[in-house]
Amino acid sequence: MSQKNRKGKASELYRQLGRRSLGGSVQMWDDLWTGAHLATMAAGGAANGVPYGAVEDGALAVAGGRLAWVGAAADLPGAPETLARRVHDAAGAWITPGLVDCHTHLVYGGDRAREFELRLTGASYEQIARAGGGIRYTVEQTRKASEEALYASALPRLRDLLAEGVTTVEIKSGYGLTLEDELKMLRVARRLGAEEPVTVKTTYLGAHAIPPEFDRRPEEYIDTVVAQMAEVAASGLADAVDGFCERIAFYPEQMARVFEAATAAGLPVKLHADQLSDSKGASLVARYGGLSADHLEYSCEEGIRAMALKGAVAVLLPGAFYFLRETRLPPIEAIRRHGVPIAIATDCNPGSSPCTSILLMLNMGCTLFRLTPEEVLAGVTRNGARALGLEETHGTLEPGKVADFVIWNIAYPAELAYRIGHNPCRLVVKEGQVVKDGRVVRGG
Ligand code: DI6
Ligand code: FE
Repeated sequence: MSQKNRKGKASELYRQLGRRSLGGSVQMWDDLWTGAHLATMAAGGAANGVPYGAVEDGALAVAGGRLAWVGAAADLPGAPETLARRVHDAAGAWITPGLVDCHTHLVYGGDRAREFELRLTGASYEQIARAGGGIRYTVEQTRKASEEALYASALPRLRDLLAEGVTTVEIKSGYGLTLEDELKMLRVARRLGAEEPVTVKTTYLGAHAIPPEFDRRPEEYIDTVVAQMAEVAASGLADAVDGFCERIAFYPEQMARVFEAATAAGLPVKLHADQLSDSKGASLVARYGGLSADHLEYSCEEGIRAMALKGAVAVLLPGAFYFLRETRLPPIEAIRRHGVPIAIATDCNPGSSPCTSILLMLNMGCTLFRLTPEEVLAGVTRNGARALGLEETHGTLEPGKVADFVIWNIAYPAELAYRIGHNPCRLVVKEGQVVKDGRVVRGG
């Protein structure tokens, strides 16, 4: 943001909020954070030559759980105490938007440590899946688990993410594979969102794997998924629909049937696309106007071009790439050249990415995929929000957006991607409220 734009923006907002409270006893804002540098991650920041959309010596105000003012402290329309009921000094820290983990399978039963051992003695992920292990093993464990047990096992994983500044997370079903067990998983995901200081977006992943009772009858299983779509939508438990389009899961024609049903039920779609082979998943997502295509290691340029035309987000998952010791890189240059927004996520799941560190994903996005620290930070803020259809309300520090932000003990934003195994998160603010050790400690 140029100095001029910043001033323009500030005074415009100031007008909107009205002068009336100034000088009186009623302050117009609940909280004002000063003494901070802001990585606003607002679109156009980098384009205008300001990396990270940064505002040094900035200030940020919260009113009613929303960001009410964002700008240079020097442009504040008055003395801080006259403007807000509470004034906080961030003492030179950096503030970013709350982080968004836009692709996780956080809710599941059991773990797959044995499979990890097997893979290290030579079996491949595909071989294990074809032999009935892999996802099917987790399905067995998840079906057996009570809702309470699933909640109890997912909670510490979620808290790991929250401790690193995640304020929005997507959680998929996909290990139940019966209507009842899928809804059980989605209810657990919703409950996590209701009880923890985090926004949860849920995704129905019925087309994740062929369940054992449909062995060698994938079409019939897809018939079931399609037939159940209306009920899933009516339950209100799913915000989107996902699938695994891969030679060890479902063909594009089968996924297209699921997407037709989802679209008819009013649910947006996304896809595990081209992770192990070029299954034309990227093009399929584009054809259905999907939110995102995820993984993309084997996507061809045509698929990327189609995504660009439809505004789909490329969700890159360096944890799965690393853990499966994949060597084929996603087509990063094509993704950049076509201007497809890049998001980064943990893909937290027991089989291919048992990872609950979003900061590690930032590092791996840079080291493994050669993304820049700014690209990966945009990937877990602005573009992560977009991948969940939340771009109007989340993902950047801009007036009007939900007041989700993180205060970091860092001297420069690139540090978030640079360090390995270090968490510089000082404080999280969720919807204007300060969160400490996973709990809201003060109302905004
Ligand atoms: N791709 C993934 O990365 C996860 N699901 C999928 O379709 C892995 C799921 C698992 O192995 O349990
Ligand atoms: Fe996944």
